[in-house]
Amino acid sequence: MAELKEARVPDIGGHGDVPVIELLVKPGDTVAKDQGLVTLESDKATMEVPSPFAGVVKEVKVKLGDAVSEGALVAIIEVGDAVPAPASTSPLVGEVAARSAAGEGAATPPAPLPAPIKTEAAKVPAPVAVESGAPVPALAPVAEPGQPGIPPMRFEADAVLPAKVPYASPAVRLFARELGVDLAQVGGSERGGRISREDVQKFVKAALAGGIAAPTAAAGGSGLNLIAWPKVDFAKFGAIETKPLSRIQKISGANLARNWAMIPHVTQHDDADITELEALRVALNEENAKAIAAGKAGKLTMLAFLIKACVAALSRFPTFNASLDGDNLVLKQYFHIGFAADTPNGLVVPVLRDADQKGVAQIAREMGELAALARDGKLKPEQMQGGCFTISSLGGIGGTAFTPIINAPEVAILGVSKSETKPVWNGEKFKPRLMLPLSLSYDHRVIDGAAAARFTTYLGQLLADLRRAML
Ligand code: CAO
Repeated sequence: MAELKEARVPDIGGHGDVPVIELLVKPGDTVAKDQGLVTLESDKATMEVPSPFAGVVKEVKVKLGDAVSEGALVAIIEVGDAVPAPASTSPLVGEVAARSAAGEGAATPPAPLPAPIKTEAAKVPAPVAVESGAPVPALAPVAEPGQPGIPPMRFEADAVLPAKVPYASPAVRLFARELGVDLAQVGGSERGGRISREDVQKFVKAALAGGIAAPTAAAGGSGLNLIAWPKVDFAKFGAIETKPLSRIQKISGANLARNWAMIPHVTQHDDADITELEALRVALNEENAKAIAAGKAGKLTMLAFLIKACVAALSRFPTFNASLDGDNLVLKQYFHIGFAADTPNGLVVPVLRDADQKGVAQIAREMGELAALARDGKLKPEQMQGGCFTISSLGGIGGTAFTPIINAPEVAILGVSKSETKPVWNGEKFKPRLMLPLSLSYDHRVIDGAAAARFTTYLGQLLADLRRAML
């Protein structure tokens, strides 16, 4: 007799309002007892909420970005005799389930192999507990009812299973995959050798600093073979203060390091004449001064005009609105533009969606809202996802040019520095013009130098006369 039961957040070590960062199941999925339902990520750790029962997921009661605490309802699970055994578990979840079945790691003896179940679902072997170096007994073949004649087949588990199944949550596996990290090489610092997100970050840092032996070219690898990062006792030379990096700094640091190391960056510099555009912007803001002061209208910002101009340039040069996927280039037909925002906790990149369908005033207003959320640390994951192209503006601060790092999997990023009035030769005489420095970093695997020069030239023409965007 089937029964509906509630799966709730268990004791999560006193953490409260922990964001849901990953949904591991959906309605209709069959789950094993202790299989992860969702992943939560607190400031310090990533953890899964396990299903307390085996059964079928009827409803998932949380969504990405929800903040939950102990006791919160996560899912409704149908349990009962009629519930089939899990038939198709993704390899990701399967590996984790295998480790969960083995308890909390190496200190726990391997669980006995589950007895084969004679159902259709039983054709898929149940998760096998694997310990590093432990011999794995061969699985008995599953006898089909009415098919006694199948000869026993030897199953070489060692041949198909890795010697060590890395012990990590799906979120950490996903994170490692995004960084191209082989989890088998990462040591786990958590209980039972479980690998945390921080372990992966440390591994990447050490690899980039040459602290981890990268696979050599002779061994078929292509890792960075750098000398070790200098280890210095700074206190020997004077007073110091040690401050831990914020969570955002740790995450963005790992991403920046990967992107800088793995993408062949070239930066194309150019100056755009924004004399007319700035005059228009100032005039429009003056016209609307009362409404802006009363909070009824938003100030038009240079960045909002830049986003509009970039969308027009991306439409004309589609390879800039693309991502590499193996041997394919994915060309996007939408225009979601990220912009780097400086916050007290570090750099974040909110994404303004469908910029092609919005006017400059709406873009300016939405950017203001997103930047405020970013500063308050209240951006939702989906407000930072799906970007096609990023703009990093340091124009309000200063500087003449810089080399922005591409925000993978995007293929280009536009850096903007402080505009300055410069003497510009018009063929007859020097005229004072307001010039905006542009620094376009691009992925040279996707974009050639000539295309980049065309892109910045066109962008400059658009900024000099935005009427061109209508052509
Ligand atoms: N040249 C000269 N002045 C500029 C300018 C430019 N390119 N861009 C903006 N300004 C001026 C504006 O005119 C405004 O001045 P007033 O207050 O006198 O009108 C001031 O700078 C602030 O500009 P703004 O309100 O338009 O803000 P913004 O659009 O420049 O920036 C945001 C918004 C969120 C991008 C910004 O707050 C920010 O975080 N910038 C830093 C981004 C960053 O860190 N990038 C580096 C990433 S890599 O580490």
